Amino acid sequence: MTILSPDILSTLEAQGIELPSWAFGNSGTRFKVFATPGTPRDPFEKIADAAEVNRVTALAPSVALHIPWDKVGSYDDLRRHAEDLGVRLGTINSNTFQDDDYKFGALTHVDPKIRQKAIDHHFECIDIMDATGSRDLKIWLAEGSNYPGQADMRARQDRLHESLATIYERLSGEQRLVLEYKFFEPAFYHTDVPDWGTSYAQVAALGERAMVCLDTGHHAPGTNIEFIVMQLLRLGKLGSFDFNSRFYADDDLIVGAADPFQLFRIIFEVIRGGGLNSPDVAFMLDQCHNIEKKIPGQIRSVLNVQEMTARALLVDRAALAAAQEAGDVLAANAVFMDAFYTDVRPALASWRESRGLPADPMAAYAASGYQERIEADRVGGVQAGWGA
Ligand code: PSV
Ligand code: MN
Ligand code: MN
Repeated sequence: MTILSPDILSTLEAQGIELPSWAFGNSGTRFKVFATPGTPRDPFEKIADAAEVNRVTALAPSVALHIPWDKVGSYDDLRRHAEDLGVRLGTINSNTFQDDDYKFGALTHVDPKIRQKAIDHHFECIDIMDATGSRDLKIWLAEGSNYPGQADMRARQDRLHESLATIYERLSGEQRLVLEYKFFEPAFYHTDVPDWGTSYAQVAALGERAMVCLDTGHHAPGTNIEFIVMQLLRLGKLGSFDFNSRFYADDDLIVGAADPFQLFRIIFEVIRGGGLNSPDVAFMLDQCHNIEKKIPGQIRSVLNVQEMTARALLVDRAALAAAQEAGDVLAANAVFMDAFYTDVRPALASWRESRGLPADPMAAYAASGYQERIEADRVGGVQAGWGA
């Protein structure tokens, strides 16, 4: 007898988590980027690695690209390559954080020529979306200032609105703009999009197809992230997640590694708010694997999300509501904790097997010989993009 009901299993079966192409490249800290044997040499190899994650888990049907890191001659070829391997090209991430011109800002810069350059980069990203069939343009801005008095924060908000509106206008059909926030880094005094409220204010001023992206690593320690999830869902503005985990700042570690309970609480609010498997709310990873193997790192990550989703689906919501209404604090908390403490791993393993998937995807990947093959074949793998 499985502890996972048919309803829960069909919900889990529909789950899809988008992988970031950059998770497969070499990355590191500002101190050192370690080269990892077998690292992809181009976007085609990154997609092939992402497809391996999907092959053993059936959880990762799409791959996000970062431009210019993943620029290729033909996006039609890249799209076909992905489809041949059973995955899709997903979100297109813009990049305005590695160009000298953007030292004092990109979409917020005082100089209209620099702003136009940054807008043109986003237009290029939208052209790529047209070719790849991607729906979402994800914008994270490394803009802000380091010293009080350095910048006119208010004027920068106004310029940001103007630039975003110009980009938004260019989207067509089902395409969306998702604006990611981050409380600090690389700017250390003020950041132009530091929090969900600013992101919300900016996207609300654009229109229906502009949404907020919530990166779980982009909050001050102690922030109640699930509250933000609840609020954005309530406002109909949660467009996507960048999942990862953090102990200190934007650590980009494996999701669920630092605080599985927080992941459980976040996913519970997603379920509560109708966001699970909703086309409106994209689940993505945004992680780096600096010292561990990258493909197994991604496999572990999607399994962690699946596991916490299963546990959050186990919450007896009727019992929870009854306890909440009765003001029974401890009973409500017990209903919640019972689900969190349930070990769903054996049930998930046998369910996977029943669908023709490996019971243990980590072991199946290790036994597949893929890692040995790429380590032998690929020489001189590339950095994910940072410092490149
Ligand atoms: C910024 O810290 C971020 O979370 C954004 O999503 C970027 O696109 C990504 O990391 C990769 O640098
Ligand atoms: Mn992110
Ligand atoms: Mn980040």
